[in-house]
Amino acid sequence: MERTLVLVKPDGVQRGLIGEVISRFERRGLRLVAGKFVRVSQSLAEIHYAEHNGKPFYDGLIAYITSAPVMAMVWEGPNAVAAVRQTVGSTKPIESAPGTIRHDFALEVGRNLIHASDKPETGEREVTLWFKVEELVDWNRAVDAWVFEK
Ligand code: IDP
Ligand code: MG
Repeated sequence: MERTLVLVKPDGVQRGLIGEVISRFERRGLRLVAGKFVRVSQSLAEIHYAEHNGKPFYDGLIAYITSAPVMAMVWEGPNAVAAVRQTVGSTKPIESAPGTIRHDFALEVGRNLIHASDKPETGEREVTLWFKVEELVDWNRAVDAWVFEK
């Protein structure tokens, strides 16, 4: 089953939107695998956002993600990466489709509430970066057969 990393970023935590975000993924049918509430270290932030090093917004991005605690989670399901990115919406909230989280709760790209892995390979790498193997919970829900076709 495909897995993806989701972070409710500091603005989402401060604004009391952890429950809203979890609720949307639960309703979508995705299955929670892991979760922890953490203050992001400078080194973790730099590894997580290494692809953006050198870009004009990089320093602000590192300052943003380390400014206050985040809620880190792993969600799984068929095409979990694409499904989560769809529910999250486009990077720029003003380009996000109505009904997506970034559309419904955000205005600015530098305060866009959520991180979600962008490709299945990224999902695997980011889950490994943020969580130890023993923190990932394998489980089944009674409702799984009504959400997952196989
Ligand atoms: P994503 O979060 O939708 O995958 P990325 O392009 O990977 O978007 O960028 C990572 C994060 O960097 C964004 O979510 C946003 O917080 C921040 N970011 C991206 N572009 C800008 C920008 O132009 N100004 C400020 N922050 C930006
Ligand atoms: Mg990205």
